[in-house]
Parts: sequence; structure tokens; C-alpha cells
Amino acid sequence: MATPVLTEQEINDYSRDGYVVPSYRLPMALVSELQVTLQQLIDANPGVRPEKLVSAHIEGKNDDGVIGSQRFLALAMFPPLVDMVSQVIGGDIALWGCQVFCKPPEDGYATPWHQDGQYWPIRPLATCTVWIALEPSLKSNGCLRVIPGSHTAKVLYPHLHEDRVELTLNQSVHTDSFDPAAARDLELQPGQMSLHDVYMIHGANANTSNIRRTGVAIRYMPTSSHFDRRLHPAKGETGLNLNFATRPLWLLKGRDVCGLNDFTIGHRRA
Ligand SMILES: O=C(O)CCC(=O)C(=O)O
Repeated sequence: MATPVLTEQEINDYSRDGYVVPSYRLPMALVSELQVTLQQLIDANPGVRPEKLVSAHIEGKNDDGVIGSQRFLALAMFPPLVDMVSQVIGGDIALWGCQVFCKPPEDGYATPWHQDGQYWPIRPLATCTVWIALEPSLKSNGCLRVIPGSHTAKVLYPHLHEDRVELTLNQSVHTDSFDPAAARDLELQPGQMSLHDVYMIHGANANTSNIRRTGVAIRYMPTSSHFDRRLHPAKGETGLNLNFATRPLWLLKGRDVCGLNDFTIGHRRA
């Protein structure tokens, strides 16, 4: 049997803290290829803020308004990533999302404190996000920040709608619900990654440095959950252009345990 990607300790850390930075890194040759793809993605989408490159894994113009690339789909299917995810959410896995969060130097948008589950149509709510750094992600350029253990109660805390333009999304969890002083900064080098749970509170500061910061966030759910296309955020609520009705799903491992997920919708351009 192949050696598991995550160690027992890393699995335990994920379960206790709601996130983990594994010792595993992407091969540098793959990181270099992805850096080229990233620039192509940005160049192909001049009308989209680079923090909001939703569904970057869908080749061609997608229903979230972005021209994506199948190279990000290949990344999402990269066996070590799928194996890692199966170590924390089990062996029946669907890929349902991939967003590139590229924060340009000087004016990269902040990501307010939030829980991802606030605006996702997945019931019961479950997802593991793998956030992969394609560029150095540091305190100085707005790395991901997490509140360890904030996932434990498995509840969604009240979120406020923030109307500022310069945010990657417009929903923010009220600071009555957690202690911002407990935040940990996840500083990562290209090819390093973090995994986080759907309930864990996280965010990122604005990028005011002169170093661009990019992460690819890949979303995987256990197929015991239903991606319910009838549930979608009210227009304008998230600040993201999201179309869950036609979002394609890929069964990456195992079977559709709940039997309700549709793996055909949205694949017409594949
Ligand atoms: O990269 C960021 O600034 C935010 C990422 C995030 O919120 C996520 O991946 O869920």
C-alpha cells in the first residue's frame, strides 16, 4: 500500500484545529507550470478582479463569468491531493469548486473573517478546502489567517453584510463570536498548502506590499452530502459572481453515497 500523504499527527491536527499545513509540497516543476497558467488566467480575464477568479478549473467561459483552464482541473485531480483529502473526509469525494485568489501588490483586497459554509449549497454542510500557494504567502502580503478550533461546534455564526468594494467577499462573521487575537498566520512558500474545514473561521489582510500573493483554493466534499442546486445566495450577498445551478461536479473517488448529487449538469463544455 502506498504511504499515506498526511501523517497521523497531521490528521489529528486537522481534526483538533480545523486546519493543517502538511509537510507535503507540490513538486516544483508543477508549481512552475501553474505559475504560467496563473498568468494566462489573469490575462484571459481582464474584466475580473484577480481575487475573484471563481471556477478557474472550468475550461473556457464558465457560468461564473470566468474563462478558466483545465490545468487547474488537473491540479484538483492530482492524486496526492485527493489522497490527502480522503484522509480527512473519507473515501467518497466530489470536487465542486476551485477559486484563484490572487492579490495584486499594493491594492490586493482583504478577505473578511468568515466561515465558508455561510454561502455554500451543501447539506449537510461539509467541505475540505486545499489552499495551495503559487507565490509566497506571507504576513506582509496578506496570507491566510485562521482561528484554530473555531470549527469545533459545527455551527455557522452570524455574518454581517459588508458593502465595501475592496473585499474578496462581502460577508463577515461578527467578532462577538470569536477572539481575533487567537489568529494564526499561515505563511507558505510556493507549493506549500493548507487544508481547512468548512466551519473554520478564517480571513486574510489586504495586500499592501509589493509582492503579489496567490492561492488556489480547491473545494472537495464528501458525497454523503448533497450539493443542492436549489440553494443559492441572494444576488449581491457574497460579492462573488456564483452560479451553483449549473456548477459541474466531479466524482473523484468512491461513489455518490447520498445518491442525490448530479454529476452531469454543467459538463457540456468539457
Ligand atoms: O485567499 C484568501 O484570501 C481567502 C481564501 C478563502 O477564504 C478560502 O479559500 O476559503
